[in-house]
Amino acid sequence: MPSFSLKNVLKSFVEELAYTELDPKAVEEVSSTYVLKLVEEGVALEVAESIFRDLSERISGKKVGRLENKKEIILKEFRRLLEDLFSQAGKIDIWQRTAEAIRQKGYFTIVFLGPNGHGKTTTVAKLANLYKEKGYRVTIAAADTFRAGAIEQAQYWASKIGADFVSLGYDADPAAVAYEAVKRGEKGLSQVVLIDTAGRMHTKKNLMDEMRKIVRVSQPDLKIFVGDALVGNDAVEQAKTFYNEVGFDGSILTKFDADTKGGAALSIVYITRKPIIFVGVGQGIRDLKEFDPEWYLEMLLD
Ligand SMILES: Nc1nc2c(ncn2[C@@H]2O[C@H](COP(=O)(O)OP(=O)(O)OP(=O)(O)O)[C@@H](O)[C@H]2O)c(=O)[nH]1
Ligand SMILES: [Mg+2]
Repeated sequence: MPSFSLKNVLKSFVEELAYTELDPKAVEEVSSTYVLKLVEEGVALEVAESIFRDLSERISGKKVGRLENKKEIILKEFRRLLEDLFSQAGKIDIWQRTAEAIRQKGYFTIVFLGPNGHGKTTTVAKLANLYKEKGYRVTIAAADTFRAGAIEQAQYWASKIGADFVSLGYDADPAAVAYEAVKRGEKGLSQVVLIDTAGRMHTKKNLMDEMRKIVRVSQPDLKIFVGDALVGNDAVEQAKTFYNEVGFDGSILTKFDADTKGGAALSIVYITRKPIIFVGVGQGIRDLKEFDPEWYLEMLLD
């Protein structure tokens, strides 16, 4: 796991701030020179601005004597701000939710949403594998019927893992594929139904309409946004679109293994106020880790 370069930027920000008077004007002046530095580290612009605003409110007017104390106080408030953010976003215990749904109705359904190339299909495979290892009967639904090769890619993983696979071929109605897969849950053939979806259609409106239809038809227990940690600002914009148009309960951040900056996790939680459930840490089937906010904050602030 790389260390994040965002950490160095935050460190020098706190140091610089510690040399100024903690009044709103001075705080704003220092902050404004750091906004773009944060953006360079993968923090979305509006998130950087908003975090500095929040911090300013927390520290402005604080009376502190010595420089060292000041630095400590700023750091403490900064940490609190980020801790509050992650705790407000909550936590999803996916294993407990799965067990509960299976107890109640026999199966658990997840729809995966996200822009093309961000890692949905790979993530479906990784999670399917984890469920298999826990002893569940798993179905993968190939509800990306649009992109060439998408069905074969999902099928490859399903057979490798030994998961059940549902496809109706290309150009089939993706919602019909999702429905077929859910029926396998209803019939008791499957306990965990993972629905892979397309990341691109002819237009964005098509895509969002389609996602809404898949959700309406499959009534998933969980909707998970899959976002690429390397895409930065753009991923945040995409997350917003999916969130406003379709809605989701939490996200999975992929390509975390290649993220040397570190700002993406912060941005996505700040924008969606929903927890990150897992991070993808490689292209292999086992490269999925539960996301630990405490660990992440340590990586940024300690
Ligand atoms: N390094 C790394 N690569 C990843 C990770 N997750 C996915 N990838 C790679 O990212 C590329 C795209 O992944 P896909 O799973 O096909 O993405 P998708 O969202 O399904 O894309 P579309 O089907 O086009 O919408 C593949 O080459 C994956 O191997 C990750 O956590 N780390
Ligand atoms: Mg895919």
